[in-house]
Amino acid sequence: MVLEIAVKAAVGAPDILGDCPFSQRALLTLEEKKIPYKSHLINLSDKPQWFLEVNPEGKVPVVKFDDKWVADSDVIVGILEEKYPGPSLATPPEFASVGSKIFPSFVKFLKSKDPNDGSEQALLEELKALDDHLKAHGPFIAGEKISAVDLSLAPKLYHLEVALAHFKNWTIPDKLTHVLNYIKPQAPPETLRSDPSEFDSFISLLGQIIRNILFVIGVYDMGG
Ligand SMILES: N[C@@H](CCC(=O)N[C@@H](CS)C(=O)NCC(=O)O)C(=O)O
Repeated sequence: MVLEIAVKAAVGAPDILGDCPFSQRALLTLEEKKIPYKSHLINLSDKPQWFLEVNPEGKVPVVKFDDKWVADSDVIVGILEEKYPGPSLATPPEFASVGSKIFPSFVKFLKSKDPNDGSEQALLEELKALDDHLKAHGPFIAGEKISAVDLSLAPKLYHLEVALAHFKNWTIPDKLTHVLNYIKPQAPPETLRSDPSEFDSFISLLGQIIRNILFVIGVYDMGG
């Protein structure tokens, strides 16, 4: 059976996967579990009527399970783990919150207009904590095997890397080698296929995500 999933389309490009880390997390989970799916790209500035009917809150991602559309990536990932237990992506509880403060710290720093408000330092501390964790336990957060927490965190780290370079000319410090290695794409972008539903690996979908974020930033550049 092919699952249906609604995810964000890129801003200004309705045929390209957009920069929503929650949608990307759900797609990465489907990919890692090799669950066949059909994706609907939703233009969030012009939501289709059918989407609002099945999900009045209007947020992506949503996945159709047994004729019922279910929202929220936490809930979706939980149901996927239950219904498709193999391969297991369950994260051991002691690792489940690793990196969880990075995204809010990134958003604060990105929005900050005061270089002395401590937001850069707070983000650096969170990234350093992740680096220490990966050094002790890596290459993935829970060790040798990829798990749900990686699929949640990795798209957020890509957003951070691309958006801070673009908007603040800021890069992750070279000394955080374990973080840099963790987000390094393993395949050159030109080898990637364009339809996310055809992807068969975590890394290639992440590569697609970077391209999409760059695309979105390109749209911002044009004044969009
Ligand atoms: N907690 C939700 C958050 C989902 C979310 O905020 N999605 C954003 C896009 S990344 C959205 O659909 N926003 C609605 C809108 O922009 O109209 C989840 O984990 O799925």
